[in-house]
Amino acid sequence: MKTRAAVAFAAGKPLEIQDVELQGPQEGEVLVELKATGVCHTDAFTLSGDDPEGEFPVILGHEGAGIVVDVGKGVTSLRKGDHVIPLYTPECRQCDFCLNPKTNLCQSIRSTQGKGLMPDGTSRFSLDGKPLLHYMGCSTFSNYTVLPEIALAKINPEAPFDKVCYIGCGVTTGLGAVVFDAKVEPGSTVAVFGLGGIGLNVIQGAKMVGADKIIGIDLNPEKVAIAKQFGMTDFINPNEVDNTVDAIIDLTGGGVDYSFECIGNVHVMRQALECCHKGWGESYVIGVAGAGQEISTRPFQLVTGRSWKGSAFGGARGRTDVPKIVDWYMQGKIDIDSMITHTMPLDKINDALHLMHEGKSIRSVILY
Ligand code: NAD
Ligand code: DAO
Ligand code: ZN
Repeated sequence: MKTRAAVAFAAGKPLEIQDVELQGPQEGEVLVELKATGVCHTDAFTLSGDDPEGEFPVILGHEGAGIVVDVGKGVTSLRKGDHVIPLYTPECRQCDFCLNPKTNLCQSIRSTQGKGLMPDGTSRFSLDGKPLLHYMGCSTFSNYTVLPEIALAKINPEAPFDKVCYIGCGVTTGLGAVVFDAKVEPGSTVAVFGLGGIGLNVIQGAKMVGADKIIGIDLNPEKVAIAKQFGMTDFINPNEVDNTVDAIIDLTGGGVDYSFECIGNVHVMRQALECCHKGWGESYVIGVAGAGQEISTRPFQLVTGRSWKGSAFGGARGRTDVPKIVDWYMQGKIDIDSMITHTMPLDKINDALHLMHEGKSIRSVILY
């Protein structure tokens, strides 16, 4: 079949809208009609050429929601008409990783997914007879896409696609880092570095679990109003203090219980660790740094009881946890609507990337 898609032909070039060829679902695969997709910082990062795994030509996008239109042989957990969210972190429930409660990083299709291919080592997308790569196993910048059954979460059919698509990455990453990975306790103090699409969801997660003090740190003062709306209690602009770490230690009487780096800046990652409380503070790296970059600190920071950790997809097991987060949204426990600042059709997708680079949007959503 043909599907309309935004194709990334090369790093640093605008996306091009094309009618591309899409082969139907093979064994264990599912054809999905996307109804909406968010445009995430990570799509822009890969398009920029900084992503060490980025390859071209590719159909980007990994934050979608849609409807199952066909299933391949052997698919048992989904059928035509089901509403789904694609998962860039799948959940096979059988591999060593899925069977270990300490991680959500299912590895069952990792090697092919990392190369932009389906589990059988081929692509379903092509243009003029030449294959186009899948992206993070999702490729939601296409009206239709094919995914393995284990990379789809079945969700409440009442949930609005144009909002819950954001649960496919940003919401789950931020909220999950607090709830599933850090397991922040009520009364905790929390520092959130970077108040973008991820950081705001860390803030709303911290508020949801009852954190007392939630300190936001960002260079852009325009983020203050929305961050306060989601639960930020204190704000620090690094340009307005002598030393960000000292400012946080002063505000908290010794440092935070938990910090989250939501930027991808290795220097800020160090600050996020060092603003943690001696003896017990935990810092979580969420931001993805550019290819080849490294983090550093004085080892004594760790000897004296701070921990440096990381969080991918919020520690969520997609098929199990994503439907729950959709339900939290439907029950009014979390807000997504206020973070979706722009919507547009697929042919305006480059505008979404510009808005992100200018710091003007929290999330732009493409409506199919
Ligand atoms: P974003 O661009 O929307 O937000 C980043 C924010 O950081 C902006 O508000 C910006 O003003 C601020 N900022 C930039 N440099 C700063 C500095 N030096 N000090 C303080 N603030 C600064 O990005 P996002 O969509 O929120 O994504 C954040 C990061 O999370 C990215 O690196 C993205 O790739 C990564 N990410 C990780 C995962 C995961 O599973 N670990 C999932 C999705 C995204
Ligand atoms: O299992 O090695 C692996 C890959 C896990 C991928 C985790 C992705 C998290 C960071 C990427 C940004 C997501 C949009
Ligand atoms: Zn698995």
